[in-house]
Amino acid sequence: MAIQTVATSPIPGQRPGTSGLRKKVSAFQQPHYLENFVQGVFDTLGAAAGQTLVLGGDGRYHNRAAIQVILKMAAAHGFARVLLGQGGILSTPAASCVIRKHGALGGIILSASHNPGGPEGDFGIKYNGANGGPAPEALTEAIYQRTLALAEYRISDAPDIDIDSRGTRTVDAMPVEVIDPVADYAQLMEQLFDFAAIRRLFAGGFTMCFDAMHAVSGPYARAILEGMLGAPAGSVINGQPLEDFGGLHPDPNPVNAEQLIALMAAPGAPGFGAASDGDADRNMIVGRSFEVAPSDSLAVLAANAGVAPGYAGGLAGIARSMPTSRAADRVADALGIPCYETPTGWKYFGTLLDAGKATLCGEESYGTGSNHIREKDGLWAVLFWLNLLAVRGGSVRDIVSAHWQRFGRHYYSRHDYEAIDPDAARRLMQDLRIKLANLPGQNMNHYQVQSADDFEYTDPVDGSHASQQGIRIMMTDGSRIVYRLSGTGTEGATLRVYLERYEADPAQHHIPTQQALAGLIAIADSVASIAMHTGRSNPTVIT
Ligand code: VG1
Ligand code: CO
Repeated sequence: MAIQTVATSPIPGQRPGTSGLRKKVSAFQQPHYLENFVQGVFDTLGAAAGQTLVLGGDGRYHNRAAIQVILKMAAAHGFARVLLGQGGILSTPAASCVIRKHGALGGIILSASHNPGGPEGDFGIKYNGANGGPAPEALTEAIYQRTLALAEYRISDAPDIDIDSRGTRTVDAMPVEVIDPVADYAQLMEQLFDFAAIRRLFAGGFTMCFDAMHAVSGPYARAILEGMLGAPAGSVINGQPLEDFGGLHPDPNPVNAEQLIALMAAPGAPGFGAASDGDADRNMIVGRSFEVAPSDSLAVLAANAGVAPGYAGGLAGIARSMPTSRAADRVADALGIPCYETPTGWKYFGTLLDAGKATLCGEESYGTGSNHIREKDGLWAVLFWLNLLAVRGGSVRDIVSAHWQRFGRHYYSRHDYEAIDPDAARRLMQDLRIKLANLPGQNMNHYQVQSADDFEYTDPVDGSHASQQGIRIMMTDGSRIVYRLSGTGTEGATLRVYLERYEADPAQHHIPTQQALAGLIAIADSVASIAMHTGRSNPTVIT
């Protein structure tokens, strides 16, 4: 067996987006495509002697083939060992946990997360550093620049290895430890939450449904919910990870998780419902005929964090992505702790978590997490809610309604226009930027514009700067419209329009969301001329 040096040339377009490099599976199947990117990562990281690399993915189509390639490249690069999830499986949060626990240099996670899978679907790859978190912008940019200068990559010609049984084997001389993908993660969850209280809840007849959508959360949910916590067998549905997610779209929102939503609205519905995405870092929380907005979920968990042993000592701060509603800010105010506002994408929370400035973080895109790892964490949020239900009693709806009663309600919705023409999308944003200076003071429907800008962020820890992170139009009553283009899609462009309106009066807390936001929705369309630019009169997805 020997290390081969293979001649290659740069492949354009390997710049990672909001969360890694995501492309159609067919793109990754092109000769040298995966190899080039991985060589770009390894070259950027430098020496690997004595270092551990963590490897795993969400089990989607092409995962197994990619893993064999990366193992051979890791061997050629001189890593001391690779920790590989059995069957090539590691959820994104579990990978983050394993990197931290075992002192790895970092990890490669194979996932296109909430994007559809299968031979016609998407594939993805991202690098996480020693803190377990997504590579910061400066590093992903360096990797990208390196991919533009490649002339060769190095790979071992060793045969494929068995990745399905646990134990240690070698690729060339490099040991590969095939580990239980669930164990380390489950142990961490047990330290954070009151498992005894949750066990008593289930023993008392409480029921739940967790929809794994045939993605990677299944084995974790079964082991922890049904195994360790005693939830009735069958509480986890669609629990077997499949390469094409069984045709489901594992992006947990009420549109895609229709089986769960129907179940939660049917007579005899379980007391609690939840779903997760392709790589198990997202969560959707559902009560009986009641969907919890992700921004509200973050605020509720922050306000009640003391119920969980892992957070009983209080929170240092909260961080949320800019488009996420400001429900969490009100909780931070009440707790007397700071609330940080970052650009979209979990990588921006890393410095705040590392510096101990934030304890809980969240995004409106069904993402919640904490300083226990450096990724958002779907099952963690589910366990947090179960811990809360076990301690407080009542229903999901009761908990959220009481929260609104105390803090007021931030009506919130996101409208996505998917697969639109990229040039039209750029023009729309360009035209909006030109309009910004003239918007303040203008009256629209019953709103008046207070200010309008393009969100910029300077990281309070390392001083790094990010510009053009979303156009914001703020109204005098605190309402807000935000526009940005997605950085995770693989087909055309996706315009996201985020709408938020605050309502203090409890008598006004139970209006259907789209109705409560109708005035803002109309303004959002007319200010940006969405219909004119995109040719669409309606969004493709509303969450
Ligand atoms: C989307 C979400 C963002 C999230 C990202 C990755 O990004 O808006 O909040 O962090 O997906 O989530 P974008 O650029 O498409 O809006 V995941 O679960 O796909 O890793
Ligand atoms: Co995800």
